[in-house]
Amino acid sequence: MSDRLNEGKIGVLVMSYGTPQSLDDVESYYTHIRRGHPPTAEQLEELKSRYEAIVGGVFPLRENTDSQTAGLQDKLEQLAPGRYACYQGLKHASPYIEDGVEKMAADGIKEAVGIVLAPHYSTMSVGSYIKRAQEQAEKSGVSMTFVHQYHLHPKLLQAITERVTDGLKRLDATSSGARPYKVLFSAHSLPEKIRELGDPYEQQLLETSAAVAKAAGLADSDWQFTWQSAGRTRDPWLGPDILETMEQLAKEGVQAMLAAPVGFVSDHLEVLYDLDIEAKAEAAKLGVSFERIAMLNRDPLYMETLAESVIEASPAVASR
Ligand code: FEC
Repeated sequence: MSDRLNEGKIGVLVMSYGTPQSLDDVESYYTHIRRGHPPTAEQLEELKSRYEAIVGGVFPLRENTDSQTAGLQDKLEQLAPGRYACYQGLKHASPYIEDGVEKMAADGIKEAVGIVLAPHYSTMSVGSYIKRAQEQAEKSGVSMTFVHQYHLHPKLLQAITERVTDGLKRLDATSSGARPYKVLFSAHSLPEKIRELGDPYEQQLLETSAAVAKAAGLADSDWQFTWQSAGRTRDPWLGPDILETMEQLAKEGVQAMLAAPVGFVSDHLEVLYDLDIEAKAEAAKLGVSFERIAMLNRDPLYMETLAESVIEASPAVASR
């Protein structure tokens, strides 16, 4: 029996992708991502080997999601003392999105806001988190509103711009100022069919990239957007992939590249493996310099972006 400890507060469902608890857990995690279809032995080994390669099989996304949720709670407490209570809801790991909503209801929460730790909206990403939360909220008797995107929030743009500026300094140092260089903004690819559905994902990613490029003072010829981490399915995925882009740019004479994965907010597999191991190895093969911007993780400006977006979408504010 719950003690309804958060009665009267607005719940905040902080949603993130989720990661396995341990290497033994990778199979059930992968099966969940594949909507209940277990991976083949070969697919499983391949994924485990990627987790093993990122600092010996640790799962940094777990710690980062915990830290971001705690950081958001602290920021909300500063801005609106006693008003909000944060809960986690993960897409592919426990506590699942549905568990987070049930916990809020058990704690006496009647109204809640959902926000995803990913700034850009796609029906296949943020939209699917929201759908699951909304379905459970209806069953649990919680009234929910949602933040759909925050890809142009000025504090988010400022935090990413600072990282690009810092990354370019590092790139200059490691490449001895080699020119021409290119900033490669990137995000998780999705199946090409999202284009036919009029999905805003691609447009929003371009908007974030262009705004950061402008704020960082980049010339148009010094940056471009490219995709990464496409799934291993038969469907065509949005491209070109960052590895192809790097190869093409090297052919054109680009000497130094800075990866800026603006579609992600944490250190996790798709950054620590796909960029820090795979793309870095490609750069070495091509003979070009390569650096990556630091991820946001618990950056204070990112915490403010989340807190302000939650307050803006809160029931009392949203219905004004
Ligand atoms: O560190 C970790 O343990 C987890 C890293 C991780 C993040 C992440 C974010 C996104 N994904 C998105 C879309 C898809 C689609 C599929 C898909 C598959 C995988 C697999 C792994 C994986 N994703 Fe992921 N994703 C992360 C990890 N993702 C592992 C399975 C093996 C593989 O394909 O590499 C294809 C399956 C499907 O049809 O559902 C699509 C998108 C994001 C960014 C937004 C978000 O965070 O939700 C979009 C982090």
